Amino acid sequence: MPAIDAQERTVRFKIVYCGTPLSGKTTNLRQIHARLDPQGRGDLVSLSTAQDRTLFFDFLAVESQAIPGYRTSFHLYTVPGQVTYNATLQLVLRQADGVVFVADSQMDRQRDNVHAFQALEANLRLNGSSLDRLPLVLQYNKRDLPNSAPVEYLEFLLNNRPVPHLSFEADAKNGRNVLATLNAITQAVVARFQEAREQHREVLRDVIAA
Ligand SMILES: Nc1nc2c(ncn2[C@@H]2O[C@H](COP(=O)(O)OP(=O)(O)OP(=O)(O)O)[C@@H](O)[C@H]2O)c(=O)[nH]1
Ligand SMILES: [Mg+2]
Repeated sequence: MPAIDAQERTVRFKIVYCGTPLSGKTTNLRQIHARLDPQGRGDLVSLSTAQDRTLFFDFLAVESQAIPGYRTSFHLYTVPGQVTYNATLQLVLRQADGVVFVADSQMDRQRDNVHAFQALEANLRLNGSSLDRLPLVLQYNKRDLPNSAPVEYLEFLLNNRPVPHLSFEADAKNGRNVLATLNAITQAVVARFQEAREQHREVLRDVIAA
């Protein structure tokens, strides 16, 4: 559930970018930061090692007019892909409203993508959540590289389910489809929130009518 402040009329959603090491999660946030009007976003906060690897997480807040009458902000986090930081993944995933899974399209990274996806599902389970309840958007990144696996293969490996998740081909380094991915996940989390609100209203109506 997002954080709601009825007095201040603000709603805040948490979106987590995860995926295999070096798939391009931090690059996504850098591109979003570079492409949005500074008035509608905060500073990009990154905690990296000297080799530019994400140590704990990156953070960027962006705002939009998604819910009439409320200031809506989306807090974007990345988690480092390295498995040694699994505890971090679990911590950052806590209370997430939506997830972007950034996959590395290179053929030799497919096993790592699958492991990272399994780690995501396992960590969500530990948090009492699951991808049946949480909106997820897949991003097949690094499509510019010549050793990219066919998109159909990525779909087969990562998105083979009765109701597939939305997916985007991207080249985050050049910004391609970075904002399309962001739009898709923010729309999905807002839609999920509106559904829950409607269900709440129906329950309240039933209680009052009883
Ligand atoms: N060719 C190409 N390189 C990319 C693309 N996206 C990211 N990269 C490069 O891949 C490397 C890793 O990118 P990061 O954004 O740091 O990856 P990350 O997923 O945040 O990595 P960790 O936090 O260490 O898990 C960098 O050298 C990026 O410039 C892309 O679409 N195409
Ligand atoms: Mg990173």
